[in-house]
Amino acid sequence: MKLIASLTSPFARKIRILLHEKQLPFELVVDIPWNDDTQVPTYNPLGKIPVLLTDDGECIYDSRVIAEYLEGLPGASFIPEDWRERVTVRRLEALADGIADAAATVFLEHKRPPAQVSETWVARQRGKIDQGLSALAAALPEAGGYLSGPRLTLADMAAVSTLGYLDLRFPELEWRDRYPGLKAYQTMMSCRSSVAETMPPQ
Ligand SMILES: N[C@@H](CCC(=O)N[C@@H](CS)C(=O)NCC(=O)O)C(=O)O
Repeated sequence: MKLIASLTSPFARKIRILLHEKQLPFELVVDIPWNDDTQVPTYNPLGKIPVLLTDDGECIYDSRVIAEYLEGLPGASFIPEDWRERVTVRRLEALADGIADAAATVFLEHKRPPAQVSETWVARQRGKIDQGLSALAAALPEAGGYLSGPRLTLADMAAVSTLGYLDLRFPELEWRDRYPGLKAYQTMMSCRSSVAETMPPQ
């Protein structure tokens, strides 16, 4: 099994954490979809990472579908079987992914020539980041612990990847000051080797 990914993508990191937690061996193929020599469109017509190449030759994208596929492979389970619990986990995953999407949009917008940057668009995306972080913080149990119940789930993998991406791209956000619960949560999650070993390069 091969995972095509960049080392900074929060969506790819979520999958790398999941592969690590499930103890599934895989080869990491680093490919930056913005580079001229990228091979990503050969595997995903949308040109986005992550892409999983299975041993039987299937190309699977996007990260939520890859997670679904991996859940079906042997190893521990990180998506609850119970329908209601599963919906909660997947909603929290969507929330964390949505924050990362908005953050990536702001990051890319600022790569445009300054005169072309739409501050209205940036403000809209920043609003999603702020509202999203507030909702994520509110979802944390008061006593601390994982996002959804007593066990680590895919929602935690998405959340910790998104928080890491904010630290990488927007250190000035200082979300820890506003959300001490999220700060404690990220510290707790960072003790896991799956999280520590997938930190994006600075
Ligand atoms: N919904 C997708 C999002 C993937 C995504 O946006 N990946 C970014 C990297 S963080 C990408 O490949 N962007 C390249 C592009 O948009 O052309 C997923 O969860 O896999």
